[in-house]
Amino acid sequence: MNTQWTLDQATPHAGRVDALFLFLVAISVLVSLGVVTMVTFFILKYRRGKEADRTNPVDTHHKLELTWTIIPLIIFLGMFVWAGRLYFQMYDVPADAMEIYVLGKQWMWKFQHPDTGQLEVNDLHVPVNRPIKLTMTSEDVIHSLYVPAFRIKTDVVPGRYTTVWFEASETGNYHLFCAEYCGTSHSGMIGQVIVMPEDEYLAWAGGSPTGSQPASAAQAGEQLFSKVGCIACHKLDGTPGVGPSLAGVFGRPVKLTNGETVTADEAYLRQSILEPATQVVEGYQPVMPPYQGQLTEDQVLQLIAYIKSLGAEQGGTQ
Ligand code: HEC
Ligand SMILES: [Cu+2]
Repeated sequence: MNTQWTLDQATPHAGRVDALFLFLVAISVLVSLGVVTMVTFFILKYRRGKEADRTNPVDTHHKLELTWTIIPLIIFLGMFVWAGRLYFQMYDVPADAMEIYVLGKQWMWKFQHPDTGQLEVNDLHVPVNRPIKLTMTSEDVIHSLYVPAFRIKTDVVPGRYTTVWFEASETGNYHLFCAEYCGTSHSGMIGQVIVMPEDEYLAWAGGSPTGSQPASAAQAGEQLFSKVGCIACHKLDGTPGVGPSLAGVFGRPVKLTNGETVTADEAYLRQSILEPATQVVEGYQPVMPPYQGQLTEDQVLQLIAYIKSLGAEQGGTQ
């Protein structure tokens, strides 16, 4: 629990980061103490006027040297493995994580809950004890999403999706910061993560007092898909048109004309929409117009949510 001399720990991950951090501090203190002790000892032993043996004969102790090489080596490699495992835990998103889209811009955080369509600014509501995956991008400069109580901090970069995940284990409100200097009002680019019990979260996500459900990101994407004319080239029934059918494409390997095979993840879809010529699907002509500059990052995320939902339809879940 929260001891006063550390930050709030609101995820299991936070405890692990703190354990590693304290271990690093302890090792640093021990090593520094060792060095300072030796320095002091030799200063005293060989200070001017002191009668000490200064002939400096060569004296080798292989065992001693091996010991002070091998023991620290094991400790330092152990720290490397420990930290490496934590890093991978932090970046390997659990498959069942609930997804939330994050848009950073000068100077606010926009959050979109793709399933329910809720949009919020600077506040992020999440259910407790559920893994949450953040898919993040920026509309302008580099930002960095930082939630100290969760011990997560990840850059939010224009032109690219970055992801991070967390699972809050305590309800409550936690500070959210931008941790990358991003201009005049950088320090005002703050917000809060509101961790709620699952049922309260569902009530919050589903409920607007008028009873009108906000459109989900996929629904908004579906409308865009016809409005901006994707539908002219991409059929939805699985048969190819001018372009490949997008049903079920998400998560699948795609063969490109340059011989490469890539997995159709969010980053691939984004790139395919904004700059299709950079990744042309095998068997098709590079005739798709680039949408770079025509669509906002919000809209691209909505289109992606829609394309992902097509995969779900094929799987027969809806
Ligand atoms: C003029 C026809 C045309 C239009 C309009 C068009 N596309 Fe395409 N699209 C293609 C063709 C052809 C390909 C395959 C060649 C390539 O990868 O560039 C393709 C490829 C794609 C891919 C990669 C598919 C895969 O199987 O890997 C995605 C995703 C995509 N389009 C999405 C969209 C979206 C979203 C829109 C609307 C914003 C859109 N397209 C508008 C013709 C079009
Ligand atoms: Cu920022």
